[in-house]
Amino acid sequence: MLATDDPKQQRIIGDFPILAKPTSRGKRLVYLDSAASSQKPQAVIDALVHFYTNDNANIHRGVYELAERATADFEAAREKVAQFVNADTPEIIWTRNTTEAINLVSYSWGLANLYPGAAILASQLEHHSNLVPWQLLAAKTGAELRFLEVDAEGRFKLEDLDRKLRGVKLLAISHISNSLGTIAPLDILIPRAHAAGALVLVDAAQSVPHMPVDVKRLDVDFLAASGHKMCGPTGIGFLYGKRALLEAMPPFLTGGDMIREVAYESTTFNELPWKFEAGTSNIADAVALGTAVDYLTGVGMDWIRNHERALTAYALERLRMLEPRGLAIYGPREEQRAGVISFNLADIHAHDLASILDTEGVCVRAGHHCTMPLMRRMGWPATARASFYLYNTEDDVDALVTALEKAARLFKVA
Ligand code: 7TS
Repeated sequence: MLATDDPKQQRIIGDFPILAKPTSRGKRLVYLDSAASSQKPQAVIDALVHFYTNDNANIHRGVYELAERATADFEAAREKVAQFVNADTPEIIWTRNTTEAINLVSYSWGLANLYPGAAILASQLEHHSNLVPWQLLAAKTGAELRFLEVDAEGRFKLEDLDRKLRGVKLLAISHISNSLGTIAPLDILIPRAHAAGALVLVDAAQSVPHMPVDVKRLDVDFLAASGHKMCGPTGIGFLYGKRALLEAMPPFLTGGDMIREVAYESTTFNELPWKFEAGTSNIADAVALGTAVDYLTGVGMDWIRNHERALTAYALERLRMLEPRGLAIYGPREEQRAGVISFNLADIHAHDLASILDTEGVCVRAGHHCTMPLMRRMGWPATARASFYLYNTEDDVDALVTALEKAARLFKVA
């Protein structure tokens, strides 16, 4: 299933034109940074060009055919995203990315619902996007911000969950850690949070692109994701919210399109989802995200999850062979983790390591991965990180291992 000569795998690789372009040093591009942003299939690139070539106009206002077509494309994309995560269509709000979706909840729901004595619970694994908004909200409202702890492998410690949940109004948790690949035990966390009277926001930036996610099955209250990590364009993402919650929330940004009736003195707001979409939206990118969702659905989210699970197991097995040469591998050891592997090689700085890998065409991220508190908690100045997606193969893992062996030789660490 994993071999590069598998016909389905071959087709997938062929769908991503950038993967056929050698690096400036003539190396095959080995793209292992999809946790930062995924590559785009030709269908998504074509959708952007098609929209601007054939359907471009502003939406929700023109009465002419072209504007009606643009509006229909835009709203059809919303419906595709809704079906993808099993939401009702008006429960999907377009945002620029995960970060903006979380900020929307923080400003709109948070300012209206938090107060001194209330608490927000996050985890020690959070990306800054699911941390800084809650710090600011806590400072503004007088609420307390608490953290669920993780062990040295980045696994959740659940023993004191009920104590941590006391007084909590919102559990804000990432489904998959972008630094360690830990998959949060949402099946445990969400019911327990609800039983304690808290709402749950899931930062799904690293899960929606990589596994089937069903908001109704999870019974999550809010969920945020980014298009650019799921084969879509940059500049478009979405917030899912349960309809009753979104209806009760005040608007976040205000201006055109989000209104029903405006007088000089006052305004009534549009219905969902447009109440939260002030100003001209990122129309073409939303449409192309719809195409990305079609593409992912065509490949199959179960196929993608299984592919990444097998590839991660293969990568861990191969990387462990480098442990005697000074490779430290971080994150949960068990198979129940996502396709993200952080590591360091002896005392080579992660940035130097990533630069050497780059000379071999291997793209990995190095640094704190926007999880500075987690790095401090673990005692690592930085890590290098390889992350996988549907177009990666065992050949890519082998290229990573070969490049790491070269780095070990260059730095004479083994
Ligand atoms: N939450 C998680 C878990 C993430 O991994 C990221 C981005 C974000 C939120 C923010 O997404 P954005 O689209 O709003 O920027 N993570 C990464 C990463 O790991 N490397 O670069 C971006």
